Amino acid sequence: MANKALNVTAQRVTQRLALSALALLLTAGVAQAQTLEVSNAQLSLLPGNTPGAGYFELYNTGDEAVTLVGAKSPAFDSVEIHVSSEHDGMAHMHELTSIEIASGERFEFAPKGHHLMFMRRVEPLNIGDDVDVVLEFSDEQQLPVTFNVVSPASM
Ligand SMILES: [Cu+2]
Repeated sequence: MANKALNVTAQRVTQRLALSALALLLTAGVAQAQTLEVSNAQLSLLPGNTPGAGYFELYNTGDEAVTLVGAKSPAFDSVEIHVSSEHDGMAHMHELTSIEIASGERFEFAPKGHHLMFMRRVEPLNIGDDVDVVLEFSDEQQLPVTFNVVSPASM
């Protein structure tokens, strides 16, 4: 009997510890998210099933650098980080695996520069729609951002 009571107590303590750990995790997540601000998130969409380009400003208000390592969206098969460049009058772009944004830096994703490349639409999209995107960082932070679908002519 004494043994059983002990077991129950141990179980309660374990549960309480698990809850405290969860509370800590949630608090940490919120504190981190507040150090990043995204503004002017726009997804430029060409007609047909061509990739879309994502433009936005990412402001790191925190004390530490953050590293963007990817993005995902339920509306697309995959999302890549790209940078555009020009050689001999020809426009090129290539994929980056990460971008580091320093403390206090406002990093701009803009036409002819860095952008997110949204590959293979999995659902129809129209100008004016909102698209859910999650930005992923090297510290496991996930930042949800809503992109507004715009016409390339408006950029
Ligand atoms: Cu691209």
